[in-house]
Amino acid sequence: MFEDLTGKFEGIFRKLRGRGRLSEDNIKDSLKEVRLALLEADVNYKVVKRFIQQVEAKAVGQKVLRSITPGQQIIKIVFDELSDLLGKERAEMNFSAQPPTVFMLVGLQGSGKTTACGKLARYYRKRGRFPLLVAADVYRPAAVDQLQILGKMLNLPVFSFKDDPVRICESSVEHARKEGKDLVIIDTAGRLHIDEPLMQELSNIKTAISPQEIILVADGMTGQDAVNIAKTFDEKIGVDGIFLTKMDGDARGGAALSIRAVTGKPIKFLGVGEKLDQLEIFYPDRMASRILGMGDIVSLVEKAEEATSLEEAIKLEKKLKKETLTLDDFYAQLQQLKKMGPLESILQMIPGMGGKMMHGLKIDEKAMMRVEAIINSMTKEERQKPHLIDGSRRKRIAQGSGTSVKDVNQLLKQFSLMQKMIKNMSKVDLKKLGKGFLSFR
Ligand SMILES: Nc1nc2c(ncn2[C@@H]2O[C@H](COP(=O)(O)OP(=O)(O)OP(=O)(O)O)[C@@H](O)[C@H]2O)c(=O)[nH]1
Ligand SMILES: [Mg+2]
Repeated sequence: MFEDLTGKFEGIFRKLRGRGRLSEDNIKDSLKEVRLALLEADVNYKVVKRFIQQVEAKAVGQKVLRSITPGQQIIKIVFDELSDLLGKERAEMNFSAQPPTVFMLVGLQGSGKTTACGKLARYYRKRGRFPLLVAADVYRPAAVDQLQILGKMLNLPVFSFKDDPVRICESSVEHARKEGKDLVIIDTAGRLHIDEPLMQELSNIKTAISPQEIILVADGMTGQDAVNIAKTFDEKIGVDGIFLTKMDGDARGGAALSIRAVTGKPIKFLGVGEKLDQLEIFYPDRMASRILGMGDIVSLVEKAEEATSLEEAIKLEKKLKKETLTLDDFYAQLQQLKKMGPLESILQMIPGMGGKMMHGLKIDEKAMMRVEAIINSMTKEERQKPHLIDGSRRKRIAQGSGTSVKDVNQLLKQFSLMQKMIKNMSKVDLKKLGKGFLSFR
C-alpha cells in the first residue's frame, strides 16, 4: 500500500532535512517534486493542484520556529494537509438507537462487496454485535452461495430466499428484529457498469429500509475509475462512506488520496487481502503518517493488543516474573505473532521500516514455521523442561519435524538466550520476542 509514494516522499524529505535554512526557492523545488510524486501516484490532478497551493501558502512566509528545523516544519505542513485530504478525523459508522442497525453495501461487480460484508460482520461480532448477513443479489445463484460460505466460516446466520431484492431486505430487517440480531449487513448485486435498473433497485431498497449506512465498495486498484464510480453512486443513491478494497495490490494509492476530496465522502475501511481478517479501520492521520514514512506506532500497538488477549498477557507476565518461561509459552507467543498478520505488514508500521527500508529486509516466515514444527515434535515434558533435551532427543525431534539437529540446537540456544533476556525484562515485549525469530535460521 502506497509504497511508491512513500519511497518518493522519503527522498524529498531527506533532501530537505539536510538543509539548515529554507528559501522560497527550495521550498518551491520540493513542492514541485511533491506535485510530481502525487500525480505519478494517480491522484486526481485538481486535488493535487489544490494540495500544493495549500502547502505552499502555509510554508512560504511562515515564521521558522526555533526548536525544529525548517525541513521538519515543511514535513509537518505536508502531513497536516495530507491528513486533511484523507478526511482529517476517523468517520465512524452510524448505529441506530433502535436496533437493528442496517448497513447496505453497494458497488460494481467484483469490487469486493461480498468479502467486505464478511469482514464487517466479523469485525462487529468481535465487538459484541450480533450480525445477520443478507443475500440481496438474486441474479447470480453463486452470489448467494458465496455469502453462505462466508456465513459458515464465521458461524453467522445468512438470510436468503428467492424473491425481489426489496422484499428480501424488508423481511430481513423484520427477521433480525425477531431473532435479536442487532446488525443487518446487506450484500447487494453488482453490475459491470453503472446502469439505470441497478440504481433504481438500490434506490428502492434504500427507500424501503432506510439503512443507517450505505457503504460504497470500490476497488482501490482501479485508481481514478474508483473515484468516478464513487461520485456517480453518491449522486444517484447517496452514500455515507467508502470501503476501499484490494489496497494490498495498490502501490500507488491514487484512489485513496482523491476519493474524499472529489466526493466529499469519507473512507471508512480498507480491504487489504482476501481473508476476512484483512480489514483496516481507516484513520486519516495515521494513514498520512504511514504514507510519509513516519510509521504508525498507534496501529501497531492496537494490532498487538487485539492479538494478545489480556488474560494471556497477564498469565505470561506472572510466569515471566517467576522466570519460568517454557517452550509452551514461546509457542503461544509465536501463535500470537501469527495472529497479527504477515510480519512484513507489521514491520511496515514501525517508523523507519516503511518504504525502501523494507526492500533490504526479508522476513523469514519459513524459519518461523520451522520453529513451530520443532516445538510440535517435542513432548509436553520437553517443552516444560528444555534442559532434558539431550542428543538422542534432539535427533528424534529433528526427524519428527523434518528439520536437522542443527536447527533444533539453534532453536534451543536461542530459547535459552531469550530466557536470559527475559529475566532482565519486567514486561512482555512482543517486538523483542519477534526479533528472536527474525534472525533464527
Ligand atoms: N487482494 C484482495 N482481494 C480482494 C479484496 N477484497 C476482495 N477481494 C477479492 O476480489 C474478488 C471479488 O470479491 P467479491 O467479494 O466476490 O466481490 P463482489 O463485489 O461481491 O462481486 P459480485 O458479487 O460479483 O458483484 C474475490 O476474489 C475476492 O477474494 C482485498 O481487499 N484484497
Ligand atoms: Mg458478491
